[in-house]
Amino acid sequence: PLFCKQRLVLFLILIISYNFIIYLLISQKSNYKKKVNSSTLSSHPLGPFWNLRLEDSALWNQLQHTWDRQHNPILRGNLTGMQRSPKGQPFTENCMSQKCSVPSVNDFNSMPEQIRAFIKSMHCRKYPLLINQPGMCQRNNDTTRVGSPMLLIAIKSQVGNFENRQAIRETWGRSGRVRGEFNTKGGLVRTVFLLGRQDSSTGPYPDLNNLLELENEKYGDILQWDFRDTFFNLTLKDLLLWSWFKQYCPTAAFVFKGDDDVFVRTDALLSYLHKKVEEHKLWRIYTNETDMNLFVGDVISNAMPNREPSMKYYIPESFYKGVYPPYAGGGGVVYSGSLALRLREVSERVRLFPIDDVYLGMCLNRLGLSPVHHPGFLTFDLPATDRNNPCAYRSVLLVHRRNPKEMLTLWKQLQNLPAQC
Ligand SMILES: *[C@@H]1O[C@H](CO)[C@@H](O)[C@H](O)[C@H]1NC(C)=O
Ligand SMILES: *[C@@H]1O[C@H](CO)[C@@H](O)[C@H](O)[C@H]1NC(C)=O
Ligand SMILES: *[C@@H]1O[C@H](CO)[C@@H](O)[C@H](O)[C@H]1NC(C)=O
Ligand SMILES: *[C@@H]1O[C@H](CO)[C@@H](O)[C@H](O)[C@H]1NC(C)=O
Ligand SMILES: CC(=O)N[C@H]1CO[C@H](CO)[C@@H](O)[C@@H]1O
Repeated sequence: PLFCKQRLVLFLILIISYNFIIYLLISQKSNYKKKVNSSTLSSHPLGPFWNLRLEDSALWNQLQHTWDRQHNPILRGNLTGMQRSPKGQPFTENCMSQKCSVPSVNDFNSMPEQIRAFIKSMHCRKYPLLINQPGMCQRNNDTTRVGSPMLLIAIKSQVGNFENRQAIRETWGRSGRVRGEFNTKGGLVRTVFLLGRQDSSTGPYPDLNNLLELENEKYGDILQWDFRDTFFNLTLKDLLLWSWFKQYCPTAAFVFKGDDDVFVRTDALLSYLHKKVEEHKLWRIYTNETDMNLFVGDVISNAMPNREPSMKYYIPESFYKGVYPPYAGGGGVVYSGSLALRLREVSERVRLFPIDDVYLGMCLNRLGLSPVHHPGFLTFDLPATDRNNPCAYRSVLLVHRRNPKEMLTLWKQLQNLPAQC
């Protein structure tokens, strides 16, 4: 009978622990649901983007697979932090001083020039700054109060686009205190322009370096790195911006990153961001989450790589296989400063991809996040009949594309928006 009793106790213990496990599973699940419902935290995409199976006929997939294995906590046995590869793998090496191995790929010679150039340099991520603004986020010669920026506006530009930059400075990208929509609470805005190097290797260009220097003396808002400013090198601007952000501007609450041919209603954007901050504060009471994971734009889901060799966005199958993760395309995105820091970290585990929007989607995906769609980001512009009607811009945050003259006109028109609409 004693033996029998012991068995009974054992049996009971088993039942109890079984129930406990079930309870754990369920509570985990409902936790997850709560997160999905938060408007600042987006749900994880349904389709698998990180393919665990190796696509060994595509170069990017192959290279990523190696990194995934190196960082796999089960294979490597540690979850803490972002470790460097034990073998000193060139994660972020500076290729200006070291020679990089160029990965081999079968049909390399039949690929278009730009993808070949990309493959040759895709190990390089660190390029020296030629023009820096170390004090950008500490400056407070404003008459108003001191503080870190509410919004850092970072605009991808090219050396020759003086007119675009000036139009942005004079309109929606003005640095300083900016009011919110309809004179509501605004915030401190800082604007920087992200440039690479334009020289004979990018095509025949007149030497504009002296002009650029003068421009920078006058406005002090240029960041220039020492790499060729080409379409497939645009991803570098995101990576280098994140590093710069970490070093010089880590307390900025939000980052807007966009092109120099978009128009942003900065006041409306600030109001929108204030709303998000309030929501996050409420959310924090329940979750104790301090970091705000906001990433907003015009979201494209289930996009496939372009396989048409004559197109600007062409990606050969021997380079990348699979669908793209959800990403925010076209013109500009906004994300929180804390997310910028996390993106910088996770990017060390994601191989460079030639299309910058897609690369951001890949990094977000790696963090278990997806971009949030906002209908105010108009990649494809308003209907032609509405473009000259200021009231049509009421719910717009960003519109693509506007040349410098159009920016100035639109800016003027939108000044007295509330009275008219
Ligand atoms: C994981 O790494 C941390 C710091 O790098 C170390 O202290 C810890 O012991 C490691 N844990 C395991 C299980 O290896
Ligand atoms: C801020 O003001 C100080 C003196 O008041 C001046 O030396 C400095 O150059 C100014 N900085 C900027 C960025 O204008
Ligand atoms: C990117 O810049 C680097 C450094 O200037 C250059 O070697 C490489 O060819 C560029 N890549 C593309 C795709 O233009
Ligand atoms: C909330 O977060 C703080 C700081 O991260 C931590 O010390 C504290 O234990 C957390 N409280 C709860 C209830 O999770
Ligand atoms: C913050 C948020 O988006 N909350 C939503 C959660 O889901 C319920 C019902 O699906 C909505 O009513 C809330 O607005």
